[in-house]
Amino acid sequence: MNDAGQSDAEYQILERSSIPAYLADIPAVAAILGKGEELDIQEIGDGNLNFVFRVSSKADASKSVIVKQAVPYLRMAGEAWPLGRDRMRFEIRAFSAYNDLVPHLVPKIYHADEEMSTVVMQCLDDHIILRIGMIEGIRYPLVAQHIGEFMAETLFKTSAWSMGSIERRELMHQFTLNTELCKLTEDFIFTFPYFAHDSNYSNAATDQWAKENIHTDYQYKRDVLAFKELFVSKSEALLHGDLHSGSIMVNQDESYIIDPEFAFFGPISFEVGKVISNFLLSCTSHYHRSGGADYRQWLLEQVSLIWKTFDSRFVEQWEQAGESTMLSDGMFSKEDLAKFRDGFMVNILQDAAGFAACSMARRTVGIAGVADIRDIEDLEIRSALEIANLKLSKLLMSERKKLTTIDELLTLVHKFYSNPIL
Ligand code: ADP
Ligand code: SR1
Ligand code: MG
Repeated sequence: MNDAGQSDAEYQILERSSIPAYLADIPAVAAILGKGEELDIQEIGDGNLNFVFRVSSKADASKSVIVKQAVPYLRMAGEAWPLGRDRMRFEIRAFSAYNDLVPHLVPKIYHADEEMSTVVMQCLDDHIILRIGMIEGIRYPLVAQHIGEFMAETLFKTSAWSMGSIERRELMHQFTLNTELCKLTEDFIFTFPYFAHDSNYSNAATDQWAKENIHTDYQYKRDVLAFKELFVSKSEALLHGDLHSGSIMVNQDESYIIDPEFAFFGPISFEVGKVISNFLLSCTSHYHRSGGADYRQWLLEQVSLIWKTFDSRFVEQWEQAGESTMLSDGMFSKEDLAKFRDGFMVNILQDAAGFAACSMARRTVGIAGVADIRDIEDLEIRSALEIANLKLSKLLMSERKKLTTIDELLTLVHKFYSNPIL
């Protein structure tokens, strides 16, 4: 047994050569690929943590599944950086919760194997990673509504405004030990990017700017610390925990949320802020990339649509909810509760702006950058965009408490972008 109570004897790192035998005993998979079929197997993982294989029938490539396995180290760093494979246990649990709450927005799970730290799921062959689509300047007409709906449904229904006290604490208990991934977030989003830490990325002009404007800006760093405290202490709802444009697969009609291994009970505004920050990072990148002004405008419209969908669906569910951990009939008039709710949603918006600020800083100077910016080869251009993202991070952080609507947030962002970026 390892520290997480998993049997190491049952575990084996999958290779292309061992996958056919592993899958052969799983009836749900044989039903898709066919029994005894010759298989095509490719490792397609491009994430930071795990290995992902696309497995299809040689005779009919449309018959396919995805096999995702956690290995006992951090993929992006290699075996020298151990990381418990227990993370797959939480990915499996989160997928199971999402399958109950939003089955149309997550891949179908065919098989979940905690001993092997493996999940076998629907292969989204007709979809691409949203980040890649956004780098290419592609518009997705429904993605913002889908993201807003995903967050409203999963966050409201796992919050104390919807669930009873006992069932909610039981659900929370299933996620409290996602310790290592919560610590990765604490370190890599809320700590390392704000001083000269060895793990940080380096680009000379950006480093110099960060040294003068981030490392010594103690008001900004105290604000980051306040958001770290919120992250570690507020167990508000079941979060995906890593909801960014690399965790969403899309086409023109559908969106699927993947990769919920960071799931835990945390502050709702973390989820909202993280997703918004990825549209802002992409927007900055399109001062250099080919999307141009029209695409930048589309990206900022998506921020508005995500928030508005999230806000209206969250509030709608709240208005229709019965008794819950938080509320009993007869405690409030509708009008008085609505006043509380208005303040609650404004707080989420303001805190989302603060979390977006932290996310933008970590994706800029931290080890795990985003391809939108990091794949730009010209270091001077890349640095100008990085500095713009750091400036926007600081602006969101310092102005967040003045924001009461998403339109005000976007006015701030538009004004920021009206200054020269390159
Ligand atoms: P990690 O946890 O290592 O970040 P992800 O779950 O994000 O891994 O998956 C890595 C990549 O594998 C994704 O970016 C995507 O390209 C591919 N992928 C993951 N799940 C699916 C799926 N269900 N269908 C098709 N491709 C997938
Ligand atoms: C070392 S941190 C790696 C990052 O990759 C994941 O996608 C998460 O965002 C995590 O913070
Ligand atoms: Mg992941």
